[in-house]
This record gives sequence, structure tokens and C-alpha cells, in this order.
Amino acid sequence: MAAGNDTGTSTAVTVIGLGVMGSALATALLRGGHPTTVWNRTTSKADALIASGAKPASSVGEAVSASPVVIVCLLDDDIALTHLDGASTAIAGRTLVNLTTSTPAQARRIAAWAAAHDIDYLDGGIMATPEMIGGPDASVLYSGSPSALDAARPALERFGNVDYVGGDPGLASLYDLALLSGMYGMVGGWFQALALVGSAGISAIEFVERLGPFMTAMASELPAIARQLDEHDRAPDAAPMATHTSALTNIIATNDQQGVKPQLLAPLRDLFEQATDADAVNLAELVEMLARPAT
Ligand code: FVH
Repeated sequence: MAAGNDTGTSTAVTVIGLGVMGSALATALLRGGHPTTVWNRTTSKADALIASGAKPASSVGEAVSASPVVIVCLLDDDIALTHLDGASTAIAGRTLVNLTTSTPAQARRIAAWAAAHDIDYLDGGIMATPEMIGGPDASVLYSGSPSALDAARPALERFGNVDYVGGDPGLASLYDLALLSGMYGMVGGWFQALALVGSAGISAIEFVERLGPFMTAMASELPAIARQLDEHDRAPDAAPMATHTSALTNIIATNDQQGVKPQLLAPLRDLFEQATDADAVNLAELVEMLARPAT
């Protein structure tokens, strides 16, 4: 059963945590006309929001009592759980959306805690920077209780695209971390490439005019690899595995010769070497090798 105030046409929302991201979320809610109550450990971070119409709360318990939907955006899940647990009686009967970055196990832990306290729980992973919140490019992953999603949806739509990925509360976090894995892998490639051309005195700005389009062209290979994975397709790639291993060996040797640490690509070379030794025929097989338990 819903608890707290739900005045007018917009759901009242409480935001716990007013770091750069929590402040952006609260700002988007205020802009969307949601009565918004805020709490932060360092109270001065609420000042600008209060000037824009937010209601300050002097404790987490007071904050959550003000709204049927409670959004948490703190540094990490341990901190979130500590503060929520101290106000569990006040949160009972409400919808809780936790946008603190977590691991799937942490998300499931908070979901189990919420279930034990009669709290409808949705976990989230924000795929946006604070500046993007409320804009057309912001997207937030959600997983967990469908009824929590329904209750919170009008407020969540103020942040950006609502991307619900399933009932398992750990799923949003898994998708979040998998997407970030892709991003950090790509960023690692950028770093290695820029360090290598930089060691030869080549301008980074000049080089990225080549790197950007090349990365975009290579990304077009991704759906084919995904299809091979899903279908366990063993059709051989045009390039034999040994070709990739040789390319990576040359890349690492050249980085060494140029005085650039090859550390970001060395593990990838090792994986390709193992794939070559195992007579792997396509790149999808490397993904399967990564996911296979170590023997
Ligand atoms: N900023 C971003 O671009 C990313 C985008 C993807 C999602 N993340 C996650 O969002 C969570 C909050 O991140 P943030 O950027 O708002 O971080 P900060 O500005 O550092 O604010 C941290 C808030 O946590 C509060 N806090 C820290 N320790 C405690 C504590 N022991 N007790 C109570 N509150 C605590 C802090 O309070 P204060 O220092 O202002 O008093 C801020 O409210 C995070 O999970 C990102 O991974 C953002």
C-alpha cells in the first residue's frame, strides 16, 4: 500500500544523497513539478535545491516519510544500506529506487532487505553523466519489482529513458557493469594508441581523426560476433586466429621499443595466444573462453 504524500498530479519524491548525481536527479524532479524532499549528510549541498523549491529533511527518517517514492543516490551500497536500515520502519510501504552504483550481489542484498521490511524495491544503473540527466541522451537501467517501476515511472521519466531489464534486482547492475566493461575496454585501447603515437611525436588531435572513424568501422563487426555467440556458430573468420596473435605481438613489441608500457593489451595478446593454441576459428570463441571456469 502506498504511503506518504502524493499531492496534485505529480508524485511526491524524496531524494537521499545530493552529490553531483543526486543533485541532478533532484533538479530534474523539481523541473518536472514533483514535490521533492531532500536529505544529504552535508546539509549545505541542499541549499541550491531548497532555493529552487525542494523541502529539506533533517534526517533520513523524516525524508522518507514525506513521499511515497524514495530515490537513493549515495556513494556506495554499504552506505546506502546503513542509512536505509536506520529508517526501515519509516520506509515500510513505500517504493524505493536505489540508483547508487552497485554489484548485482549488492543489489540483491538490498532487495532482500527491502522485502523483509515491506518495501517495494527497484534497483537502477545510471548510464549518464549528471549534466545529461533530464536530457535526450540520458538513459537509466532498472530491474526489480514491476509494481515499484509502475509507481515510480512518472518520476523516473524525468531523468531520461526508462530502460527496464527484468525482475531480478541484480540485472540492472549487471547490464550497467557490462556496458561499462565495453566502455573501459575501448578507453584502454584509446590510451594505448595515443601513448604509442605520442611516443613518436605525432599530434594526438591529428591522430584521433583516424582513430575515431576506424573504431566506428570496427564496431560494425559486433553484431556478427554476437550472433555467432548466441548461435554457437563455429564458422571460421576470414582472418585466422594466428593473424590476431601476430598483430598483438607486434603491437606489444613496438610499444616496448618506443618505451610505452604495453600493459593494457598484454592480457588480450595472452587470450589470443590461448585461442590460437586451442585452434579457435572465430572471435566469438574468445568470449566463450573468457566465460569458461578456470581449470
Ligand atoms: N557522477 C557520475 O557521473 C556517475 C554516473 C553513473 C552513476 N554514478 C553513481 O552515482 C552515485 C553517486 O555519485 P555522485 O557522482 O553523486 O558522487 P558524489 O558527488 O561523490 O556524492 C556522493 C554522495 O554520497 C554521500 N556520502 C558519501 N559517504 C557518505 C556517508 N558515509 N554517509 C552519508 N552519505 C555519504 C555524499 O554525501 P556528502 O559527502 O555530500 O555528505 C554524497 O551525497 C555513486 O554510486 C556513483 O557511482 C554517478
